[in-house]
Amino acid sequence: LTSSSQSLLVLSALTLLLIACGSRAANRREIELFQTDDSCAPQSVDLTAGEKVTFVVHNNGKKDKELEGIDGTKLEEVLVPAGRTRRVNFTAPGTAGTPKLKCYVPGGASTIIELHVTGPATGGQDPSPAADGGPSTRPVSDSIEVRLVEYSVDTSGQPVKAGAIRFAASNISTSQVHELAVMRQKAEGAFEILGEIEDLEPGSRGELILDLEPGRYTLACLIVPGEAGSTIDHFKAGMSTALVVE
Ligand SMILES: [Cu+2]
Repeated sequence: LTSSSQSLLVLSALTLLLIACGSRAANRREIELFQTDDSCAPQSVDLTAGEKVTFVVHNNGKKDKELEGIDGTKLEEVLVPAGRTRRVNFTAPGTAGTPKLKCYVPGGASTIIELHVTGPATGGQDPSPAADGGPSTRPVSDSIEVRLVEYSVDTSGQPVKAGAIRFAASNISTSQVHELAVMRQKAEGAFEILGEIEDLEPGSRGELILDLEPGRYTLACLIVPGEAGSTIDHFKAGMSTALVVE
């Protein structure tokens, strides 16, 4: 092949690729979300029942932000580093309702985004909690019991052994939903979430196994106003504690 016919081949291949990508994207409506360090916008999005969309999330702030579904909304948590854009697919529930997303800096500012889903109105949204739990077959290096209550995260305070660490969280509250987030503080001070047990109902337990290296970690509840019926920010109210892994 001559070099000109080679570049022609490359060009046609590129064109095919672009067409393929274009037609796949065309199936989904794209909804842009804009994050700053203090807020997220828009705070309300209209969807139809069962609609498949892609959230294109721009973080225009200086801090890493998270976007996740709360109160049973099925959107996997996505981390959007400062200055970056991330895309995440979402399928609206099959019935009318107002599922919620939480857009936040771990331990910092948060915004609740309401998704107004219109469509066949047959009962509410499935509120089944997404808490982890059940037995794991991985060999565990150490375990730690964590008690969650208004408004503290309580442990024995003892260091735990590095490796696969089992976190057993009990929500001993009689009235409030709590969660357990295991976080590491990065050099610039921002928290990075390594794992979470979410939506623990009063009196319930959940389990999570995480591989952790030696270091200092923070255990926290990151429930914010507008989430799980709460009117306050649990982290700011004192729901965090240090954990040493050695
Ligand atoms: Cu809490």
